[in-house]
Amino acid sequence: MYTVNGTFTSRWALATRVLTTGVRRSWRSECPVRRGYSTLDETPAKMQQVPKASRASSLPRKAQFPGVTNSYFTNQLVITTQMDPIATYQVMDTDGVVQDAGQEPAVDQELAVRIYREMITMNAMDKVLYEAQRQGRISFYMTSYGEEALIGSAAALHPTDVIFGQYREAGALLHRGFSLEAFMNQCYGNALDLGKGRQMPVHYGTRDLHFVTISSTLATQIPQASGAAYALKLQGAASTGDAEPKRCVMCYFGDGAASEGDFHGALNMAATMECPVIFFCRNNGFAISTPASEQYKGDGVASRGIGYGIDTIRCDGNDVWAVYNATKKARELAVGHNRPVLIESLTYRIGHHSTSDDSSAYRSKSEVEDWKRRDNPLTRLRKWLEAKGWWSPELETRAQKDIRTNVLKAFAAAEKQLLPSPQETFADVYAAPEISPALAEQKAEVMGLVEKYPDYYKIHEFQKSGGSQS
Ligand SMILES: Cc1ncc(C[n+]2csc(CCOP(=O)(O)OP(=O)(O)O)c2C)c(N)n1
Ligand SMILES: [Mg+2]
Repeated sequence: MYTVNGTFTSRWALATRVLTTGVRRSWRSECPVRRGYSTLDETPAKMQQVPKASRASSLPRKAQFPGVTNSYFTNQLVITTQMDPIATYQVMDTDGVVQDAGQEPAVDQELAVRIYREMITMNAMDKVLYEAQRQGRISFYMTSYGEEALIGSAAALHPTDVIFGQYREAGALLHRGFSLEAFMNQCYGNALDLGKGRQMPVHYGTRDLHFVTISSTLATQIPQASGAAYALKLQGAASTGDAEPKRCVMCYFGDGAASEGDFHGALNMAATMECPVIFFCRNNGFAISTPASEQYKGDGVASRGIGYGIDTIRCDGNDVWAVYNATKKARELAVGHNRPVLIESLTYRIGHHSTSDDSSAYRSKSEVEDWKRRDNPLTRLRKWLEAKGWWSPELETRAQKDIRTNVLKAFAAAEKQLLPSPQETFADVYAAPEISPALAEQKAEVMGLVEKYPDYYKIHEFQKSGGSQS
């Protein structure tokens, strides 16, 4: 905090590895003059040491307005320009060495190896599908290179927690059990695709795995997630006992999506309605070609959580165990106390934004190469596993080979499938089995054209009939 003539008067922020939380607001409100206290934890004790008489005379008067209830009057004209940056929680360094043994998560070999294999699978799938788009075999694709540690967040959730994604969270879906075949079928939009070929590639969704279908329109999932979490809270309140596990909502989005108005409405709703939702912002430094430095002036996205009175954690998004621990803690707060939590996971987008982008137009290739070499989420986890004796160069070679074979097999199978019948375009619009007269008219027109020009529409590539609604 600075006075108008620039004199430093006081600064306050949280120490490292401490959840940045509204819980501490209660004593903050008792302590308007914070000079000399390095962390919030030690302050209440110091406050008690102040003699009663001097406290009474030195304490400013509370400003009693309904809009803000924790403020005190001051006779100094103060402009608050800056707080210390929120610290970034890390468990492993870039060599996979745990810095504080107390922070190492209690994950067993099976889970740790599973997460690592899923990271390799993500890379293998990205490579094959990216190339497939380049060869014109699918229309579009987005890779997750550099952001593989996000899988740690999915591993910290309960399998029935509801996930709202943006598009670069295929790792979370893979961890939930979405098969390679299901990924490939969606990207091909073939007759086996759960979405019946009506979405762009990478717009996955599956009711069985509680993963809400991706929407291209940026940030729409964030208020939807607050609403879904509110619904879960109401259902939880009405539930009859322990038979149903308590659930929360996980909402993934990027730093660019956090610039949309929807982000702000969603956070405010979740805070005021006390919704059990985790807002997980993948801050990968770019919104397509716009670097974070041109996107906002504040302390990243995390500082906005505090502004909304939301518990906030910033973590190293390339450290799978920091991501895992942060999400586990957030889930405890969400499920146990109906508290929304914002996690800002700092990472770097190694790939182009999508197959429609060439990032060499706005960042140097050496910058990307540097990140790949210096801070790779897979290398960090691999080194950690090797140090435990849970992984070896031999296992690495075999896993790389087997996983690539499985990815190629699923890819070949998806490519062989027919496309869904054009009739499917008109199905599932309404819950009722019949479609509306207007839609029936459009369907008749389209099917008439398809039958009239079968070569133009390559009708041999489509299933003959279909349509769960007629
Ligand atoms: C409402 C809206 N505006 C713009 C776009 C175009 N668009 C698609 S992705 C994107 C950038 C998003 O960046 P970020 O949220 O950081 O996610 P990232 O791609 O980095 O994972 C933009 C601007 C869109 N899809 N929807
Ligand atoms: Mg981004």
